[in-house]
Amino acid sequence: MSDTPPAKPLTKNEHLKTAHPSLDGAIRETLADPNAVRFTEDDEQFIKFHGMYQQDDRDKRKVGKEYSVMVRTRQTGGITAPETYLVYDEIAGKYANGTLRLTTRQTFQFHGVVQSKIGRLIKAIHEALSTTLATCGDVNRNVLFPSIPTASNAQKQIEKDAFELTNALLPAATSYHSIWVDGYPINLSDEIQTLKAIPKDAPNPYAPPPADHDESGNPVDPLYGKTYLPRKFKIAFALPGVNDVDLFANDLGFVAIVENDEVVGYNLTAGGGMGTSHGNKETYPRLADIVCFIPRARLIDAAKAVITIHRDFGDRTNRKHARIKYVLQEKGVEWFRGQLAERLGAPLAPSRPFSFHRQGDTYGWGKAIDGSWYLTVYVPSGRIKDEGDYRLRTALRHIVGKYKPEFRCTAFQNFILCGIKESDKAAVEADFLAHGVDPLSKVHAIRKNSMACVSLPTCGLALAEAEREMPAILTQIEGLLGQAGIPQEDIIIRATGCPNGCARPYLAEIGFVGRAPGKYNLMLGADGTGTRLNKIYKENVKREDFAAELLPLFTRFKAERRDASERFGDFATRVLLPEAGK
Ligand code: SRM
Ligand code: SF4
Repeated sequence: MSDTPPAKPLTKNEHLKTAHPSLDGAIRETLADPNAVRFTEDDEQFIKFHGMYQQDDRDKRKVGKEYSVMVRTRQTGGITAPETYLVYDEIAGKYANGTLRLTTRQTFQFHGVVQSKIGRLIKAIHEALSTTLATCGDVNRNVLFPSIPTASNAQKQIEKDAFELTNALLPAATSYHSIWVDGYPINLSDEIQTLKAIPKDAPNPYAPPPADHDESGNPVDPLYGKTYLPRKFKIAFALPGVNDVDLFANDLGFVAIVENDEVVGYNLTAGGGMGTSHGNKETYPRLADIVCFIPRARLIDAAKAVITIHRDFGDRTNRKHARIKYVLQEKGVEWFRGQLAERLGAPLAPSRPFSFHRQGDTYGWGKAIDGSWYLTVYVPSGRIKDEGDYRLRTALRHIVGKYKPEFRCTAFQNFILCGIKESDKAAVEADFLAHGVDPLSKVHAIRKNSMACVSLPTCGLALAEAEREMPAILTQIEGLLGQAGIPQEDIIIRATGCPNGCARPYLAEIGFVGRAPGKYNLMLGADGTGTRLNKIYKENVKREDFAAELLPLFTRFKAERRDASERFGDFATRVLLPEAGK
């Protein structure tokens, strides 16, 4: 008998991708069926590559499943032309649930899109010169880069590199265009008024490379191959100083090394990721390793090389263990360097020194080098909506329509309006105020530094509330900080409805990670720069016990912190976590 353990079977997704390499499944048939209310179970996997997830409103499950999809756009670096934003606003009202959701990866999500509206919504996004191609699925997702428009030469170079990389990594062999673009010949310009402002002959900037073909004439992706990646893949660019992309949470990162306002190359980081599953020790959040320095000219080659390492070594037998972070962790960074050098055909140069001194967004007005102004505005959990006196959606429609600022989504669920004239600043502020929105984000620091994932009612994986509960959690914590005598303390707080980590809760000084309805793991101890993970302080804390758990910690922090500069996360790592482990 052989000692070799039997090979583990491939996951169902791998068989699906093999059977339908152009990722179309029965999508066309479902779209053509006027009675269909949802995609088939198999197609739920394919539609991800087209930028959407099948969902149902979980608040209504007792009555019955009300199906819709969530659609996610691609916005490299969060950059969105004002004309595009206005189309998004209009389609959010006409085809989705009337809100736009800014995500933790600088994109927009539309929720509640029912079957009959999906084609129109995706076509409108394409005509608005964006795309939903590969914003989900086992491919490279939206590429992040620092959203502050200083307009330095180096920053422009990073922007150019990120857009070129985005296109180089778009999957070529999918059925996306044949289903949603060429295959959807409906004219939307009478239905969506804002499309009239989009030049008819302007090329869509998201252009996938051409596909290869196998001996039978079937399309094969030149980079991803026939079965794409074992799992999703995420890339971020950063500039040293402010870590405004949570670089180390990404599968692949590029830190720009700038000399005399020129990007000379990038430090390459690899193997970051947040997702884990409760009780499954094979899965864990992990920070990326700093691997090497890559000259600017080899950026795309290096990214492709890393992607092929994931393609070739990622675990295709277990989707929970399939990210490249597990390859890095299990085979080691030296092995990874060897693979990368071999695939690049050149020895690797050592990484250059760099550091981050903080994370997150910088709110309020800033002046770009070209003399124009930009305004960063806090959006609670990224939800652009009109609710009561708070009419952010209407305010933005008005302001973007009138002043035509470039709209940038940040990686912390906020936005920046760029290119505003000095003479318009006061009027822009007044417009926001007239719609119940504070343009200068004069809220408590914990709010500005908070994030919560979407969670209920749309997320099918949610175990507990996040976005909907976060305002109450923050109000409560503001009160507790006051009681502890540190009313203005700035603490990074993030919440997710499950351990998948969509709001990167493992990089928060206080993270709440949903376990069950009304129950969360309390995570403590990340730092203020996005370079240290937190740890579980206590499991299964009931929502009603948050105050009882946190007040004593804040009181001790006030009494025992080293000095006023010690952050809560550092204190928790130094004092609270070692005690929790005893
Ligand atoms: Fe996420 C799955 C929402 C950023 C890790 N994520 C989901 C789904 C699609 C649920 C599903 O699979 O059915 C959620 C849709 C909820 C809804 O109703 O909208 C969802 N993820 C989000 C967003 C919208 C959170 C937000 O509140 O902003 C973010 C959209 C990003 C984008 O624009 O592309 C979002 N997700 C992230 C991040 C943060 C990041 O990328 O910087 C992570 C952690 C980083 C990472 O990938 O490791 C993240 N999402 C996951 C995972 C865990 C993956 C893993 O390795 O285990 C899942 C579950 C899965 O893929 O099976 C998931
Ligand atoms: Fe859904 Fe979990 Fe992601 Fe929150 S962290 S959006 S609950 S998958």
